[in-house]
Amino acid sequence: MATPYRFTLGPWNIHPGADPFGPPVRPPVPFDDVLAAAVDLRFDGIQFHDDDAVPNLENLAPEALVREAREMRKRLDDLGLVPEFVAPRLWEHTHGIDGGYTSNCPAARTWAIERSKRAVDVALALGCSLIVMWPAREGTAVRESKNPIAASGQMLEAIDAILAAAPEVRIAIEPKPNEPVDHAFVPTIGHALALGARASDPARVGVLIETAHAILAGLDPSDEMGFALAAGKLWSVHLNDQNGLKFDQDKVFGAANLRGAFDQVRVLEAGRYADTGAFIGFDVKAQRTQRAGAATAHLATSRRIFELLVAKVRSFPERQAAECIATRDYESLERLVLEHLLAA
Ligand code: 3MF
Ligand code: MG
Repeated sequence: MATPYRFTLGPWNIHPGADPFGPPVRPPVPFDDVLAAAVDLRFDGIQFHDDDAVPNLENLAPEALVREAREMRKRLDDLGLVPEFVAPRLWEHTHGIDGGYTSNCPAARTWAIERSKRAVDVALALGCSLIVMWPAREGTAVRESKNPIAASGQMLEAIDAILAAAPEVRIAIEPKPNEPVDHAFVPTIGHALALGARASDPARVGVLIETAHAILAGLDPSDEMGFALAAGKLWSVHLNDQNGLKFDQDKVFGAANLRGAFDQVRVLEAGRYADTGAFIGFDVKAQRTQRAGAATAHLATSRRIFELLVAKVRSFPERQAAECIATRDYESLERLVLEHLLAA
């Protein structure tokens, strides 16, 4: 089924299956194979961590960094793929052990901003202007270890430094309430939008909403999306699913809560998300039990479910629903939704 949506994946979505309790179970996936998988799956583009695009970017001279990023751009062009965004990967580096922008170590904070500016250089040379900020370790495991008032200011400083790096740069903040930290400083879309509103150029700060992250915050992902869409700030999505409050599962879209997935697609349709030019990203993880040959099935399934749900949304009996709403007959509305979801 043809939909107006464009799809992206990140290389971390095709991974060898390590989890916190066990080693990889599949061979490492060379970047060329990630690109080939994207083409095979008929995806439109790739999401990058800065060092996915330019490994070792911290030790390269500026010209070398730009050269490598341009080479990656050519590889994408040759395959008909586009880059969606670049995200500075602060959380894997030793300097980022206690967070980057909000680290208690001033040298680490300076490093985090410098690294983020390098991510901007990578993005521009790749041909995209969207920086995704997932503030992974910007938070605490021990509440008293950081000052939350100072942390807000430090987050803002980082946002402003990234915006100042180039006039065309836009930032999409991807909030998550926990994991790897206990309490994150930017846990929800409301926090992200409030920070963005205080930035030097609020028009260039928006959000990326991940289904699982909203659920982990105890919120309804479709309402989070609606809130951001109403503000014109939904600049990317990471659709996936999550079975309640536990570790971030990155399940196939719709796998835990099909109705919740329907509601997300419905709000994306109602908010004309596709017309904004933003992409549908799936932040889904292959099951550890999966054999190497089929370790992209989770991406294919997520897209298939998304497209089936677009059809479900478009065939939803809106007139009948409006009648239920007009008479405040929400019991009948409930039944209408459930029967529609079950109908062949
Ligand atoms: C973690 C995430 C991240 C971000 C990615 C983009 C590794 O829960 O969702 O995935 O989406 O880093 O910045
Ligand atoms: Mg994500």
